Amino acid sequence: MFSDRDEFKLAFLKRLEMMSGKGFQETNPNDHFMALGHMVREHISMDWINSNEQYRISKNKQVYYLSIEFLLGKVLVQNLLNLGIYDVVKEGLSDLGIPLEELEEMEPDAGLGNGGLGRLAACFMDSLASLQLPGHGCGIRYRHGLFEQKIVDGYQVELPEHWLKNGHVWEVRKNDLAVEIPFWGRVESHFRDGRLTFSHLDAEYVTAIPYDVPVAGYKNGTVNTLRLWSAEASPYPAGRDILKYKRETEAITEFLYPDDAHDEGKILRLKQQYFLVSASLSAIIKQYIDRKGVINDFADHVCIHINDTHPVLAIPELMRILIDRFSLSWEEAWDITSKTICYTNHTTLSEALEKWPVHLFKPLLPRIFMIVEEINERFCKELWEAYPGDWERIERMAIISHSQIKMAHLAIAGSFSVNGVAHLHTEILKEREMNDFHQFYPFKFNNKTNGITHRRWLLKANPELSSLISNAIGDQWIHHPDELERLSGFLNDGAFLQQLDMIKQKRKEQFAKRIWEKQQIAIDPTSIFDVHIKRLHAYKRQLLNILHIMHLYNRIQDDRSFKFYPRTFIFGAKASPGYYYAKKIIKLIHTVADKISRDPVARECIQIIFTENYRVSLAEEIIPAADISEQISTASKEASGTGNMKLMMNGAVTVGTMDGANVEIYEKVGTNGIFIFGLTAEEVLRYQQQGGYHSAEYYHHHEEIKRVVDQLVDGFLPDGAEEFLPIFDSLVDGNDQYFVLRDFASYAAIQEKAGEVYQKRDEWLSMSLKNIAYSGYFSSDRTIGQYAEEIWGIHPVPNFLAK
Ligand code: GPQ
Repeated sequence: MFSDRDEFKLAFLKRLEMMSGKGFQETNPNDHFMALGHMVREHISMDWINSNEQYRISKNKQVYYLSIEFLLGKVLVQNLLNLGIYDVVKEGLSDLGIPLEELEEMEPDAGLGNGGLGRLAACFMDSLASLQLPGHGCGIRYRHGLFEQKIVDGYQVELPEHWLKNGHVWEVRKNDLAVEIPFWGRVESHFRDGRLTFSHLDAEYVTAIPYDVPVAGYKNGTVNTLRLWSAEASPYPAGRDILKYKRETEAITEFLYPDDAHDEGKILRLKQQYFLVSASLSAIIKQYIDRKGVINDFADHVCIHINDTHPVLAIPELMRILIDRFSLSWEEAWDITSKTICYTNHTTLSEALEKWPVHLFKPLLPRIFMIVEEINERFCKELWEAYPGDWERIERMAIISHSQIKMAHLAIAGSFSVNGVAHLHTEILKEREMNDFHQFYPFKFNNKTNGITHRRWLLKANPELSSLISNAIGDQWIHHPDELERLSGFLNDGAFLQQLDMIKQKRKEQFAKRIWEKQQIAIDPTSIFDVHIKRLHAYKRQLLNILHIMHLYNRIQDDRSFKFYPRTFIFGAKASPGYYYAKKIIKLIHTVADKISRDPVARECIQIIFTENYRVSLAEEIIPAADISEQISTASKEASGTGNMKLMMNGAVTVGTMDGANVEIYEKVGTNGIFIFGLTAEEVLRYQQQGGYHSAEYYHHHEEIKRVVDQLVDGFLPDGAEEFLPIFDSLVDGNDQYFVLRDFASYAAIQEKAGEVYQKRDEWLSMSLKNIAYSGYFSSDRTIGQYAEEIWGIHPVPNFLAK
């Protein structure tokens, strides 16, 4: 422990020598990182123990957030800030000639997630602890997180990621809390003491080992737990080829599935899901029994939140435990289960809605299958009573139909709350995608608009802007992000806007320097930084952006004196390895970038940068440097988006459709704070009901559109006619499912307008500041406050023993 800079230095040097076995002069940045990491974790441990003790003795309800993904990124600096030791450590290290940034570089990103859904879970962990709420995460400790992306000749190549290669300084392995998870085997029923009982025989067991990661709240002494489970071979595998068994067992937590908003349908994925759920529930029940001793009022003291349907087996698993272990009746068990579980839906895309074929599910999880069947039967009976004779409706709503288990249906039937992640998304769920369920259970549906932690995405990622804000309005915004609204008093303050401009400029220069170092490309830091960073997906329409860039290029070709304010288009995106179309778009971005960089006139106005291996830590560098935030999904398709919020909070202005949380950003900043274009969700959905629009008509009737689309295949691009044929086909013959051509003209017009406003400096800066000022609403503290009050019914439990 240390309380000042000198104590820190002494402790650090001692720890460094002990851990590295080297004299100070021989140590390297990784040694420094490891030593500091361990010191910080130790620093957390007293508060961690005390927080746990506080939770153990308190009568308060606890929430467990089950998620197949937690996209944490790096945590060192966030921990230093939250613990209030950032300055002491930074200055102490600096005295020793060690820049803190150099250590931060050493920390691997914990990439245990694909994108929005996993990052949301990480933001929620930070907010729970910072609000002193008794909420813990349960996830999987994948040995390899999301793949590392390399770009070779414009193509994405995936390499395995090795975040654990030097060990994980933040985790604590808890051997004594290991649990056994059964797979396969068969179920026998017996009539015992007047009731039917079930035993799962001949199962293969897998050991689940918990690794606990502390989650420190912001300067409040609260430390919650993120428990990540790892699969290991059981000590006593009966009659098995031991090596094969070991390999198969460890495979369960070997890799994160790299699919974002897409259902893979692989049996290993189902194993991961049951593994997470079964291990987590064992631990939750154990903690509860230690605390309370009786099972009957479980639902009053525990809430289990399932992040999308991936952990939905928590429903039948809890039923199994209550019936098979605690001997409750079906009705008693159902009453507890359906009052304990709550569910968030993150998409309406049909390809992302999970379905499991019975023939895969039943042999792997025989007892769980029996329970799902029983839930389905009882549910269908209820439906029959409510809608006698309406077979069509009952078939649509059934949990098992056509030999498939529909996980979203199970989630809605077995939980007390179903929420969407932005107003528009929740309305679409209620009125369309889940309308049958909304009619049947109107009281279950509610909205919780997503949020992001302002402590990472502003305080940590943008210290310069944070200081400017604190100097202007004090630092209360850190505790109460709504206070950022007080910045609206500076919207017309020229001197303040000037400072804002300087900070943005500085971050743009820093980013330009980084791009030079990593990619040997010189970008112009005075150009507009137009940023499109998110997973690559057809519905997110990176294609619209790149086609528009081709159109700008054409305008320059037609008129060599055509001038517009220079722009650097910055992309960052990983495509799922099996997503052929998405990979074609990555190649297209590179091909166009290359073409433009060879044209001496065009390259003065347009530069395209594709940042390799986009991830949380890179986002922290790009976002503070962004001028324009591209949020251009086809309306109705992006459930919420959270990158939109991070960019807004850093003063980027959104160019976007009326989709997801963009709608709420628009409501906050008004017409003058955002550039809106394109079809509305209602228009898109209406078209879709009619079977789409006629994209070929658009293509033939709009000369400029036809020109860029033809350029995909007419030899204009150096990669030949074949390479981009699938994209061409999707737009013209495939009827342009995502309305790229339909929104093209409107997008081009709004982009032109954004470029014009950018040049009216005060107007632009005021717009930028307005975005920062109204971003407080999008803090995950607001979101988590609403979950706590309106769904979970939990209250803060301050750590009175905090040091
Ligand atoms: N989202 Cl279903 C994911 O990141 N992965 C998924 O598998 C699914 C959804 C996203 C969604 O696309 C975004 O609009 C949301 O902002 C985000 O979840 C968090 O809710």
